[in-house]
Amino acid sequence: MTNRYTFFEEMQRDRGIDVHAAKGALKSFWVETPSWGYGDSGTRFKVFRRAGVPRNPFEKLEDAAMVHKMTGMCPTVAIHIPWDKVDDYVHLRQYAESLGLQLGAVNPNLFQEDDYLFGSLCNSRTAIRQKAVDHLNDCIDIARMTGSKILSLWLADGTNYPGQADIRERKHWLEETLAKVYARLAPEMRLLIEYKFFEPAFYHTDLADWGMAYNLAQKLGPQAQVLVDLGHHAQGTNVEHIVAFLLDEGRLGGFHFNARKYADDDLIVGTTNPYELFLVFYQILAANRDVSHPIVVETARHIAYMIDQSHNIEPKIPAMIRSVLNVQTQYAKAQLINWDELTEAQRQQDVLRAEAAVREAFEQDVTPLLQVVREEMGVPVNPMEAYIASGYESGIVSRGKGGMSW
Ligand code: PSV
Ligand code: MN
Repeated sequence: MTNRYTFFEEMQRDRGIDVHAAKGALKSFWVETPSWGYGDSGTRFKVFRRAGVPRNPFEKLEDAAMVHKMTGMCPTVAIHIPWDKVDDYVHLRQYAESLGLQLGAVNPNLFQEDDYLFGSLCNSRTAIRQKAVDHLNDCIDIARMTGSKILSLWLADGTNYPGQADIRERKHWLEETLAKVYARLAPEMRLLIEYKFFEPAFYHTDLADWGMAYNLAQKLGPQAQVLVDLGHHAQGTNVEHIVAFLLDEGRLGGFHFNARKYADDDLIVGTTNPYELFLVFYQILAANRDVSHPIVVETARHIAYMIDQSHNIEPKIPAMIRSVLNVQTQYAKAQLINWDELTEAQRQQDVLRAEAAVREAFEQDVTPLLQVVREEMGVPVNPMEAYIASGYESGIVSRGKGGMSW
């Protein structure tokens, strides 16, 4: 391994890349895993039950702790309320801490109650809008108890048919209700607003794209930012352009990483979209270097990197390990962009040279780099192999079938 690394280091030196800086960046890079990614899930056709799935939020944390132990890069876990409802959130937080974890973003649920048949924050009934506001406020209180700094909102509201509702009126309700919620945020908290162009509604979605989420965030105030879920765009959308735009406006709050082929497929990130993921990091690292715009640098430094996936046919814990490793790999590759070469090619308007400066970083094999970084971090050099060898998977089978869904 040492020889491979020495060769890698020399190769990168020849390309004009300082590998030490890349190592430093990799050691402080972390990704949040979602509690719901450890539960049973499925499609609208069938939820398959797997033996060993967590039976309660505490066991979800145990599985998340195993992912962190294997990778060294997943110290926080996002929770979803009420999926992770417990009597005592301080106890949940302490349990997380005892496992070496912290609780991350609190995700409210405005889509699984009968009352929300025609929407939540955009429902034409005042009482239902108020119910949704109360739930969001409860989530802010939960965040205080869990030490979470992010309230992460995804709105399932929308309509199925033209004329079903007044789209502009719903927009006003959304602005009104969220202003109330925003006012309750603690100063250190952020409200991240997710968008999605369809599903579960099929004609119009009240927060359909980044522009609508951005507009809303701007109206609410500086603690509101946009969350980009990689699965929530129409085919062919240039996600990295959205990332660059939001960074420039100081409104990029975080990511939900996953992969998609046709819709919001929630597949393992980096399986179908590795170059897109790399290009997202290219934009983020470019923003990080833009010292002439402190707000952009500040925004890039505070991005919340989160996984949002449902593992239907694959075992959950190794799937989560695979996911974060895929993210880490693309992040590592983006560290190998030769910025001087790129800037010079852009200055000369040399299209092919500029394109090559970016692509060539993607084409590097970062395995030796990641292995050395892991060794220096004191985590397994091959996290997936280490997990399989750990026996954890056979140990949890005693939990039996019928664990939590999501
Ligand atoms: C919706 O598709 C979403 O991306 C939101 O983030 C939800 O909270 C999450 O998936 C889990 O259903
Ligand atoms: Mn999401």
